[in-house]
Amino acid sequence: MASLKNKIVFVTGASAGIGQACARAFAASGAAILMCARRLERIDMLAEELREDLGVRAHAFSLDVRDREAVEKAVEGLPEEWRAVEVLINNAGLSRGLHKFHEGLVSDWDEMIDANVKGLLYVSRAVIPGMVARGGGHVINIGSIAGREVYPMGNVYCATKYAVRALSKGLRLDLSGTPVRVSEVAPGLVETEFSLVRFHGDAERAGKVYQGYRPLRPEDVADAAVWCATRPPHVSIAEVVVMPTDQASTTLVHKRGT
Ligand code: NDP
Ligand code: 8X3
Repeated sequence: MASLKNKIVFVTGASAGIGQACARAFAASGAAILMCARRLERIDMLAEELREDLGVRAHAFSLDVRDREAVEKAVEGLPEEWRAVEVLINNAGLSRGLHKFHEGLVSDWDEMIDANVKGLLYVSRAVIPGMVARGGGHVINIGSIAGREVYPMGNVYCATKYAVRALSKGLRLDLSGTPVRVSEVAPGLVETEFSLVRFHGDAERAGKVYQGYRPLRPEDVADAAVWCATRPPHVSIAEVVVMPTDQASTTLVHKRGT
């Protein structure tokens, strides 16, 4: 098992859900955690928690991954001791709305494409050249089963996750001959703030998504990401699909008593 001790792990979207769980799980393996999100207060608190409880280095900064210039400036302006990113976890992302294609909100589409696809591209473009130059690194993209199977009214969200899968494959091809590894971790239903965001803050509707069965916890996904990152250097985990036992496909979830 490869050690993560003192390795710099950069997690995008660490203020909630899977990103927050990744920050905690990688820190528990001794990694130094570099993290961003728009809600700085949350990640500042998380950084403090990781430093105090786990004794690791942690650095948080505010970033909207949709802002190309801000991404470039933030990565270029990282303090010297945070520049050698070993593992990049492209996690920041969201869904907005669940509408028929022809009734969808264009503003929702823009937000998803800008964060899930363009944001991932901007961060990757800024960070990966350093990995290649240093001769090592690992990119872990958080995809989804929605990137393998389209579900009704998932249209644009699913398209962004299909894009994450294609970009993960494309990146692996283009990094061939370098020691930099690329993994895609593709979860099924995970109980996070995801549905609250999708339904624009409607907590009752969001809660129903996770009722009547046992969804994944964000920690289950973080566990898969840590597993990918701790394989020996000659082992590249291309894709991991993680589903709740109660979920067989994007549309088949075994619910009890609902
Ligand atoms: P959460 O809503 O709990 O967390 C999303 C995170 O992404 C937050 O930290 C949020 O931070 C950040 N984020 C969103 N937009 C931006 C942005 N423009 N710039 C920077 N950070 C941003 O959802 P999840 O943890 O569930 O989602 C994380 C990833 O996992 C997403 O890519 C999602 O598509 C994927 N996923 C989720 C599944 C699920 O069922 N929950 C299943 C499969 C994949 P902030 O708002 O502070 O900027
Ligand atoms: C999130 C999982 O099925 O809600 O990517 O789209 S799903």
